[in-house]
Amino acid sequence: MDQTAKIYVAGHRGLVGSALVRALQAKGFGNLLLRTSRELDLTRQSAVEHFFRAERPDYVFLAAARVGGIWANSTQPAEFIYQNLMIEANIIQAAKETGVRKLLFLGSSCIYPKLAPQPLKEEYLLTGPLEPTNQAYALAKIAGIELCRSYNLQYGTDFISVMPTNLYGINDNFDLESSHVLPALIRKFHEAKISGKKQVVVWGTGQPVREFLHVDDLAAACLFLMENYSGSDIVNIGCGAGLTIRALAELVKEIVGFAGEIVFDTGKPDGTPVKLLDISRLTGMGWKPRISLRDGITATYHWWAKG
Ligand code: GFB
Repeated sequence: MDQTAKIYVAGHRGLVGSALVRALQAKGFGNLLLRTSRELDLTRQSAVEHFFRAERPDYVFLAAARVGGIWANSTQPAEFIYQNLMIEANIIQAAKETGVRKLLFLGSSCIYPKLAPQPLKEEYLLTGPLEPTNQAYALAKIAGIELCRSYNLQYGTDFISVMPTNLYGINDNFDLESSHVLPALIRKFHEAKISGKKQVVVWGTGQPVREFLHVDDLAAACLFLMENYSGSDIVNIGCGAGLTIRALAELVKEIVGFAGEIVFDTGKPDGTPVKLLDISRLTGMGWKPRISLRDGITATYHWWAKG
């Protein structure tokens, strides 16, 4: 991508989109095309077509999505599948119609089968049943992968698909009902510390294993792949290590400085037992993560606590 290229970051105010904007600006890409969801409803095809015809971006980072944690996915599956299907189909079709040079589609590690061997290799996609708590979202993202592959095959487009592991960082969603685990734990331990509560409730058994990548590492990997990779094979993006939810809770408790006890609400779902990505395809291209989980959580907590 040359420095003057017009780059559309769909979803630029979210966790991933805002990290992409920071990374692009830091590398001197000043011609960024940004629209809020109020300015452009990506679920409306005619609005998206009109926008692409008027603006004609050279590159697209498709980071706009309806996202959420295990509880939001379990309780609002129709919204997750509908909105994500519409956003990706509208943008990918309009990108093809207007000759976008390259598009990067952001999927998710939840596309893999619930009980696939760990760590998850890209070729495990569609080899088994999905995790029920986020099947709707996963199928929407799998459809996005297939859209990119089919458009590349039939129209010769250069649309790549990347599969990030669980992400965290600034501009994350900290709402306790709809968020992912890490921001929820930061908020729970902080509010318990401030209010003098003796306990913090962690959902599930604490036994599931998850991998967490700081969103600035994700953004760096996306720019790396946009510059260095073309093809229809998906690429995992992660940090190569995981920990149990119990260990994560202990780490966040220590960083926040909460002195009380952790209790587990086993009435809440655990979801996928283990979700770790094999990132050898990406590391084999020369990329590696830089932000440790402890440093990343500490920086995220300080940013959030400053309000
Ligand atoms: O991060 P999370 O909501 O999503 O949950 P997934 C991860 C694990 O943390 C689950 C536990 O076992 C939760 O039960 N957990 C413990 C909590 N306390 C909490 C809490 O206070 N809030 C939340 N949210 N979880 C997501 C998918 O699955 O992974 C998304 O639902 C997306 O669609 C994302 O794919 C990457 O990791 O289970």
